[in-house]
Amino acid sequence: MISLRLIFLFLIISFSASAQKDYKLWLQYDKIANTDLRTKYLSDIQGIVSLGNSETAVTSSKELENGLTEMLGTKITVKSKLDQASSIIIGSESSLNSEIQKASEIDFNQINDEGFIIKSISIKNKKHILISGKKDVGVLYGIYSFLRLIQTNKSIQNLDIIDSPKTNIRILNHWDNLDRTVERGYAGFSLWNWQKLPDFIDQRYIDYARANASIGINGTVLTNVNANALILTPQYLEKVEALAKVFRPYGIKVYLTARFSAPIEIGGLKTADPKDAAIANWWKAKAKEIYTIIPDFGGFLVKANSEGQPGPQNYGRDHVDGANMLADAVAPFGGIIMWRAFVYSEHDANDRAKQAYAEFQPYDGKFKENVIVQVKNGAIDFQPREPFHPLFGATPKTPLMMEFQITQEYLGFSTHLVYLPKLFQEVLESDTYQKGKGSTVAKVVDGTLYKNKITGIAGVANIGNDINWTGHPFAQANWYGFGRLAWNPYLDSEIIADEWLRSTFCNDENFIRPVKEMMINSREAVVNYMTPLGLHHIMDTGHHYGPGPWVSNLSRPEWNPVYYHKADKNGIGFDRSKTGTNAVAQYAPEAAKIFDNLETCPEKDLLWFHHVPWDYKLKDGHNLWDGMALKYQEGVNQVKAMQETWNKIEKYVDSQRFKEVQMLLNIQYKEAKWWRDACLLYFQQYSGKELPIGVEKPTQSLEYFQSLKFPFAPGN
Ligand code: BDP
Repeated sequence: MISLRLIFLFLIISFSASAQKDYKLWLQYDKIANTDLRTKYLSDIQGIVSLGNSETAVTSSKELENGLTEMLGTKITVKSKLDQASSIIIGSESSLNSEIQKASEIDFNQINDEGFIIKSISIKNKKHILISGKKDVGVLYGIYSFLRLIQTNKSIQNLDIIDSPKTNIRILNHWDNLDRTVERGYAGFSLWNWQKLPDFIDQRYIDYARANASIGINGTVLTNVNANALILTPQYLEKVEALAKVFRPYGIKVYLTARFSAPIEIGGLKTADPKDAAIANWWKAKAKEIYTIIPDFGGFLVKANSEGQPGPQNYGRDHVDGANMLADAVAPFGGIIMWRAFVYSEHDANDRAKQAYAEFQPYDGKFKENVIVQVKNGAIDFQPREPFHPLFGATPKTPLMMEFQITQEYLGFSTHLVYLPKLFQEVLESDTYQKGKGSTVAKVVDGTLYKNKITGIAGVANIGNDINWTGHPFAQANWYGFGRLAWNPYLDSEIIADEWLRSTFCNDENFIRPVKEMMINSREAVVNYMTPLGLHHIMDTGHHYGPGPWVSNLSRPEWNPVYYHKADKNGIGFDRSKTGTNAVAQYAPEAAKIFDNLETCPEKDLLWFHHVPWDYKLKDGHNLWDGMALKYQEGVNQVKAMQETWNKIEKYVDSQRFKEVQMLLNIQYKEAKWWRDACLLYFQQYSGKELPIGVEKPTQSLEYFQSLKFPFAPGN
């Protein structure tokens, strides 16, 4: 009896310990396994000297104290004065005394307000490490960067690290509704417990802020772009304030989505016309009300006249009128407007991929100074692969903000392991040619191409109240990687994966090497088994779960997969070349030329830009049909290889996360085969060709795949 009870207790303890691992994200702070290294660190880190006393400074020193104590396995204490021990000295420029300043010889002009410097210094013949910045928030970022060095077992000798974020706004967009459902959310319900706020502060809010600060995220839009005006009422603003207060010490500002028709819905007015003085005044008063409660409120994110949302066009006005009216309301308080360019209309017969550019490019230079236009990475909608959006680089006088989707709406939800920084990097590295060769998307986004004042990167969050935050343990890497790239859009996704794995799991090379490779390859795998060679938007309708290339019965033509693949007896693909919709002409001439020509168009984008005959010869000699079928098979094989990799690393991972990932990879493998079989059976009707050798025969019929329905698919 007793032993049974003991076993039970042991099970509970070990379960909650590993559940905690899931919860702790990349801030595990595990004790350093290599004892020699730990001893070495301990000789350099005998204490912490914390010079600041702001809320942020106190938060920083607590984080450093906890992190170091856990990793070094010895209590590292915080002191306020330097003594004879080698210490980590932390404090902003103004808190450094003349002795430290002299010893460090730091030139603070090398960093911006959020930047930091980590430097090995010597005072009275004693070695110390100084972590400083112009402001306390920079010191906070420096501390996380220093902790990362230890987490990843790097040397801390002769440090001289100077780093500043390259963008101003590094922000998560939560598509969270007030009833706590999350649009396109696959990790449970919304973190924001509106019913218990403002009085109940969930520990989650604090850990959310820590996680974000640790990767440099400095803003969060709490609410869905398909907005509810109620968030702007006093009852809710008081709750928003409570969150803002939790996030403030971590350098994170709160933003909200503004429903354009709010003056009608909560203001009792008859119109929301941006040119009506009463409306402009209503927004001015609303902004004042918000800033009175939340002085550092960031501003509004707006989805207007897009997918049925209200906007200025309802009153015969345009996006500029709408954005500028709101910009005027928040300008006195230093607020900004992030106005989305995700527009397309069923009444526009134009290729959907052309509509946002057609509408927004002519507005260049017309927006107020505190408006930034938020553009999705591609011209359609967060597909496994899209060429970069033609608006990037095409608006020299209007700052553009990147919008990535971290939540995997079109990439297998939180069930598929897909490492997204690889996708983000591909987009950021793309050359727009708008100011000659080398005019990359990253340079547009960080403002160096056109010297923009406001710059930013937004990511649609993949976070919910699941214990592990993101549904899939590896989806945490997408949140992490997003933050790191928002900080520095030139970082390499492989380095990011390395950091994340070491901070989240362990430093053992036998684990890191294969698992990193698995992550890096996972992005191409999903492209292969879902939408190879430039195919796009062939997911089943509404929920976007699983394949649905046959769907053709929706009222809006551009919501139907057949609109995008255009498969027929002659071939497959969307002709966006000069002879088709001429979408290529929206790019700079050099880029347009590359995409327009079948010979030079990258094969990965082939069917995005061209309708190609089934017999067309691909670069590897296969005809298009065979090449496409082999890509689908390759995707399946890649997932199988991922499973094999994972099954070999069991001894390096706690049993819970091992098992979770194993089960998820099993689902991914099943679904990769589903994608391959359903798509190939469907397209085969048009190609009329046999499957090439090497491609497995489907085990079900096309009718079977078409009959599958998912009325309760999440996030819809
Ligand atoms: C689409 C989503 C939809 C969003 C929309 C948007 O399916 O739920 O509301 O984008 O970004 O991808 O506004």
